[in-house]
Amino acid sequence: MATEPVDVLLIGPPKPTIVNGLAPFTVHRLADAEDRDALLKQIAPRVRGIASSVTSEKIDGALMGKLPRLEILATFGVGYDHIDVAFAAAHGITITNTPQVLTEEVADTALGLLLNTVREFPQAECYLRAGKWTERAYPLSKATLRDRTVGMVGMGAIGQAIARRLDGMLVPVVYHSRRPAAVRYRHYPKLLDMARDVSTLLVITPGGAETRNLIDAQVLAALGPEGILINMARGSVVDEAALIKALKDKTIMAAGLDVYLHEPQVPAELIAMDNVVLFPHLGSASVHTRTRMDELVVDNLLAWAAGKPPLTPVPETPWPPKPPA
Ligand code: 8YV
Repeated sequence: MATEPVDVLLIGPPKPTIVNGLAPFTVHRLADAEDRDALLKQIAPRVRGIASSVTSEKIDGALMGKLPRLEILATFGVGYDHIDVAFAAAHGITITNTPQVLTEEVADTALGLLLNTVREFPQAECYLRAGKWTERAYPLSKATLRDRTVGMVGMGAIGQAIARRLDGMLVPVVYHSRRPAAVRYRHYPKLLDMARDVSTLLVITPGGAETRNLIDAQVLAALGPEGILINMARGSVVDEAALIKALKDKTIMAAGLDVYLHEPQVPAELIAMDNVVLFPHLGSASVHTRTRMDELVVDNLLAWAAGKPPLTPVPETPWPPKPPA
């Protein structure tokens, strides 16, 4: 730890693990500021680090640009599409995220969402709770994993953890990603080709401009009437209006969603449908895993402040940072 106290801006709620972990720093909480601009102006000459405790707050170039001494931005979450990474890279600011510690948890959740959607378990439970089982048995599920191949959209660390689980369940896996990964599953360079060949798509790819509306009306049409879409990535990856239409028109059979375009708002049309399973962004949401993610936010800042390499810089801002152009 440097001898001089280092000033850090905390963006997002003051989670205890993060607040306690940041004790060696002089922390300024943006969430507490009545006038955010006034706070930023006041602390700008001193702030060298940002800790972000959520992925739901956008951190753009305009904000980072107000902090001329900013060196590092440590965010909670493996996804960092809430941050203007291009701005950070161009200004020598290192971004760190919280990969690895959440991989198995998110993969568990993905399997839960897949099974719930394919076999209608939440609907069946509602049926029991409504006292209908005494009248007649819940109908057999129309879909099963027994005759499905899962087409993964994305094959990063979490995608691979999901695929391993599917291996154990004897469900064939193929995948689409821009570049083939070092895995033994069949790679489809074109998403549309994969969507034609499989009946289940499981989306686990980073959000952001490059994947916006990747799952569009054409892909959903290619998936077809037996089609089931599972989205564990970001709401932005799926054209939400096209999905709602495809579900209404029975262009596809069902969807399981953990993420939405305007969280925590979920379109009323989706809520009204009985062929969708809706999770409130649960991917990594256990006390166990969220604590590890919060700790990694802190550990990245502590390593940097001690003059060591941050633990998990994102690929776009490798350590040591390039000096600003
Ligand atoms: C969180 C996530 O559930 O790490 C991510 O990128 O999406 C999840 O781990 C999410 O950040 C909650 O807002």
